Amino acid sequence: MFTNYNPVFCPVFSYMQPGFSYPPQWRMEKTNIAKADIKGGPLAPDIRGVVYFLDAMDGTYVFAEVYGLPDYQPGSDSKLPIGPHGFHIHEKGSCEVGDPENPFQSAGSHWNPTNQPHGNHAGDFPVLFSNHGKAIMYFFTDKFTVSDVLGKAMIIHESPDDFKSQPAGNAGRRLACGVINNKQIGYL
Ligand SMILES: [Cu+2]
Repeated sequence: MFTNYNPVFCPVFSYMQPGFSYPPQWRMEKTNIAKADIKGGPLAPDIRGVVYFLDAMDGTYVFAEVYGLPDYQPGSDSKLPIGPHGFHIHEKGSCEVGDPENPFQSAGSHWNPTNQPHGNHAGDFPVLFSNHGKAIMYFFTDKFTVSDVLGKAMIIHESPDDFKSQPAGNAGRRLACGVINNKQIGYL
């Protein structure tokens, strides 16, 4: 079905380029795409980014491109490090800021449709590493499809996820938020 897929070309990234069109021999399968536009809240107002989701044959490709992240700061016994940044799907599609000292509580808890411990939530993502503010990440998951995550929220946290502490990995405050929507047809 997707046997001609050429991994040298990230389909999501290609999709993002203005005016890009695949050569006919690569235009293979229509697939669902969704997108979250990420915006920083009061703790990190410079953050901007996008997260794309693409249905694949046996799971979903996730592509994230984020700018304006804070620089890394080491932690101490009393303080969590700043970065790399915990990155999760949260259960409610709301990015209302609310309390500016503890923003984006409106996005609710981690999205956890199969009642797993934290570390194995469907929406537990790899952490984002800031490179002078810029993070780019592309990974695969078989824990959901594009349709499953429509209307949920992407959250970027201030601190790393330890993938152990319950229920949310002790990833600190919520720096940025974006609702997953804009379902449309793309090509894989
Ligand atoms: Cu989170």
